[in-house]
Amino acid sequence: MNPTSPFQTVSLIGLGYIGLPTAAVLASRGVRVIGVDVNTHAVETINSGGVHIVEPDLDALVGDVVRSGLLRATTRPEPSDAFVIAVPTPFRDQHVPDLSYVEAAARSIAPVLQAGNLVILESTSPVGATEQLAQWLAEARPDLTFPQQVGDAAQVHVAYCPERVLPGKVLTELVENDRVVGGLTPTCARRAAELYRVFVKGECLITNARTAEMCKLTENSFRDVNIAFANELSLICDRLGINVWELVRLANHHPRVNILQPGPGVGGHCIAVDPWFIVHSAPEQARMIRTAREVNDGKPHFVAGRIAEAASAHAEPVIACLGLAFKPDIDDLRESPAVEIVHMLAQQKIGRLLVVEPHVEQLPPELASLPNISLVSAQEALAQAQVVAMLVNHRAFYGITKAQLGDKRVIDTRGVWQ
Ligand code: SAJ
Repeated sequence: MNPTSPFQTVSLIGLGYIGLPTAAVLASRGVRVIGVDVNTHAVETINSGGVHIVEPDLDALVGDVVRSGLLRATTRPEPSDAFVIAVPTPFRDQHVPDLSYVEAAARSIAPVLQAGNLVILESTSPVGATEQLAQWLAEARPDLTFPQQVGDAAQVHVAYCPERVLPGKVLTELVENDRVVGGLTPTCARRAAELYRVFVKGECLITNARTAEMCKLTENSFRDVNIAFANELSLICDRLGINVWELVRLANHHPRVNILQPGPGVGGHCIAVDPWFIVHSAPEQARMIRTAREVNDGKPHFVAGRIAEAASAHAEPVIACLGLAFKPDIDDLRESPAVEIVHMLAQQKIGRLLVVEPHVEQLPPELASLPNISLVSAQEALAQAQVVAMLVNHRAFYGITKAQLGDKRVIDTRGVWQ
């Protein structure tokens, strides 16, 4: 055990891309960790020392802490000193934030809460979600006091601390990154920071819960707006006959200009989602943030149009689509613009689609069910296609030379061959 940790037992509610690595890192610091998830497959896999998600080095760490008895998974919450909630917060139709998983987590831990406990929300959330969480807890436990009722004197403290880790680098960034810790009261924030200091080497910056919620949304919106600027430039350059990659490279020689890279659109479950939480809470004010989302969401349609146009020069077009993941060198296909583009082309029956994705062994179900798509090697795709679409700049594709492309029509959404 860790005698210096102010928390001897910590429960992680939600064992996904954030919850499981956090549980494992905390356990590796000698804290007894109980991982809770409604997914029995995840619980059984973890208890057998394995992992149900792909993240470098996570399997070895989970194996170690499960074998040493410091991490155990279960489907039902148990009494603990602290509860950290890391469940999904998607949006419903019209981009309305869906807090139903947070509510379910709150209602599941309420029966085992005790005076002296700390509850932290880590899920990316709209402003006000932590206050709502505290409200749900208070409704379920009228016998305990909460910060919204008695301030710092509360028996249960509640705070918000967003995760900020980059998929693919989670174990490093969990420890190295600074954390923003927002309490419903100053004592809530101070206690939450004590918990993070058990494993975080970066600074723990203290604020209130609403600012911390907005901070997470701001970080991802900042990136979305900047990528939208690059994507909009790519559309303008296409119209004006200018090479956007050269343009961005030249402009970035200015000491105060740092333009990001255009691409086929913005994917993943964070940057394409979180800005909508801001738009939903302040629709009249969030004009640029909304437009950035629209620009980025429009890019896959533009790319699919360009590919269709190139294919129309052939009677029986064969199109090589290089990459499906939402960004380079990962196997994550969720919310991927490349998948969306291939899907649009297949639905429009543009031609035969030869998909190359070295990080997966089969096509995702939404593509596998459509005719005229097959998953093949880069060699096979390049041998047969008249049109080549570079959708994801995986390292595995860097070896493809301009000579191999010959006189094929190339739609390079990532600037690999520019
Ligand atoms: N992209 C571009 N051009 C660029 C950079 C990215 O088109 O110049 C695209 C990528 O191809 C991808 C999408 O943007 O489709 C998002 O990729 P990303 O690497 O920017 O971000 P994520 O979604 O993997 O992780 C982000 C990170 N947030 C920020 O960098 C502000 C991460 O730190 C967060 O923890 C994560 O979201 C999250 O969970 O919220």
